[in-house]
Amino acid sequence: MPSIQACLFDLDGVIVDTARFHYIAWREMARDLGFDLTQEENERLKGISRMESLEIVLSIGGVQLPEEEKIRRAAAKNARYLELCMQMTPDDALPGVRPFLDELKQQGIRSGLGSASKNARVILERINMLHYFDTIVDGNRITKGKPDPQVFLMGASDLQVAPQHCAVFEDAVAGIQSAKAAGMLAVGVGEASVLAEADIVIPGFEGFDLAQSENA
Ligand code: B16
Ligand code: MG
Repeated sequence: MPSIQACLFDLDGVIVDTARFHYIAWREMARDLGFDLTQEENERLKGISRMESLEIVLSIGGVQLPEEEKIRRAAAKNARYLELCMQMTPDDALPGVRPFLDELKQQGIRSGLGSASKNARVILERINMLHYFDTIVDGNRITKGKPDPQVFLMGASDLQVAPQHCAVFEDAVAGIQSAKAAGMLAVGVGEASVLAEADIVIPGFEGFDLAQSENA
């Protein structure tokens, strides 16, 4: 039996690049509040929940808002984000992701989604990929965000696979920490210099072979 029996995928930055839409929507909010948000500052929001992201953006601008206004701003940002997401088509899945998920299915390896996003289902529907996942753990289910291991432990439990037989694919530092804390194989998707805590780092899914990397 192969050592990896389930693969858990982050959404934004692994399956599809929605970070660019988060950036546009947060930046518009920041500008409306009188400051700018750089691309580099936006990096800090990857894998972080909506309300925590709002707090980070407000702290960057040195802006304080009453609680009701924060809730209103977060809702307005989300409406704008979803409007931008509606531009996506099935072609927006990141290169190599679909063939990799097909291959897992053929090998009898189960797949799950582990995302901080409350919009995960709607985005997967939009790119026609909801059917690939045997379970979805998203921002509506979790009570503790990454780097807490909860999101991936819930996925493993849904799939009835022990954590040591799970691999996690993540593009964010907080997500890699979450996977490691869950006792899973952490595969970083992106740059090795950023994802130094991962067990392996791949630039993307094109040409990636799970069995080969397990034996490496
Ligand atoms: P939402 P992931 C995360 O998705 C994003 O990386 C992060 O930037 C975002 O703030 C978070 O989802 C919450 O998203 O506002 O849609 O609930 O990388 O965990 O798939
Ligand atoms: Mg991500």
